[in-house]
Amino acid sequence: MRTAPFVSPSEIERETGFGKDQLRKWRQRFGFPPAESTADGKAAYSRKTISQLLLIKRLLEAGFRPNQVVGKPSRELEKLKLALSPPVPVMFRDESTQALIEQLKRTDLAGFSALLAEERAKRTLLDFVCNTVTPLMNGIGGAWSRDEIDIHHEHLCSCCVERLLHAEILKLKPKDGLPIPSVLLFSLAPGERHLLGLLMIEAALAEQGARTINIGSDVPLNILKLAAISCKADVVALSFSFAYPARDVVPTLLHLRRLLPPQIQIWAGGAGLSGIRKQLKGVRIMSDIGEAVTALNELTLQHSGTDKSSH
Ligand code: B12
Repeated sequence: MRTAPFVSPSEIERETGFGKDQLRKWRQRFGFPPAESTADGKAAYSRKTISQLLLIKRLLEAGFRPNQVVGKPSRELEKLKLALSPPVPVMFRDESTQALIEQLKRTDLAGFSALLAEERAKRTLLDFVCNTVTPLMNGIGGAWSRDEIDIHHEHLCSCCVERLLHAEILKLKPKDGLPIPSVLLFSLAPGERHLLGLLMIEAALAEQGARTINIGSDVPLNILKLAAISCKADVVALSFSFAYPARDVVPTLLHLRRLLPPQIQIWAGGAGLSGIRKQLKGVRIMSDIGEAVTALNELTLQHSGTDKSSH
């Protein structure tokens, strides 16, 4: 830990991630950071200002806007950070989660991906997403909120997990003897970038024999409607994280319901739905993977019913 009472302008970006120009703009706009100098009159930033800038960085990473945090007293910033996500107690970390997070901290992405692939090789995709990826992502969330890792580690972890899940889904062959496979279209509503939860569901359902298409994040709903119709999708599956504005979840789902033809089902899940108490007409809200597997089996039965009647 650096103990020098001041940090020079040339070092401020390395210490806080904020460039001189950014800080100059904030000083003009918010009067923060204050103009400080060392005893011999050289421009510099005090330790107090540095720790306030690091607090501001963390709050911006959590989705706050500069006018909500820049220039606010440390006490207030600490309170905001605490309220962000109450410090997650150090959850028991199973061995693979611990090893994966340690590799991430060392940015040993080759080691990280190799260990992840090793864990995958030991189990089904369903088991892998439930017992390796879920504890890892929750461990990552906890480590970030305790300043154990930086937000860039979350991005690096996510891209490695995404790449592996996409590769595993591509390897899956349609199951023989199954009637017409169900076509599931996966997507994230505009503004939602938490793709992993949905990809984990896709992997588990693709392993069950569904034909899955994932058009990713930030898809305008009318485009999603056109894609669903042209793919002859049986289901459109969406995911909402905690970061998605809670007030927008129900209007988004009901809007999509109005857009889609009635024979296309809507399945929705994710932490962002935890506040919804009642089922929405024409939308199947699911809390976990198990419910999705059950729903898929029901759909497959429906298809086998149609299959038999068409023969
Ligand atoms: C990884 C991650 C990211 C990654 C996402 C990468 C990616 N490609 O997905 C990145 C770095 C991009 C990111 C960005 C942000 N994030 Co983020 N993120 C996380 C983190 C660490 C893990 C989330 C995750 O991947 N979980 C995957 C699985 C394990 O969980 P899940 O999504 O809930 O899915 C499971 C179930 O819900 C269910 N399910 C999910 N979807 C569906 C759908 C169906 C149909 C079904 C049946 C089931 C189902 O099955 C899944 C598997 O069990 C969480 C912390 C946490 N512990 O949750 C923070 C977290 C969600 N993020 C948060 C925030 C604030 C943000 C940002 C705003 C930060 C910023 N300033 O930029 C941005 C917002 C981006 C946006 N617009 O969406 C906050 C939200 C808090 C809040 N109240 O707002 C959290 C909680 C972190 C925190 N502790 O504060 N994030």
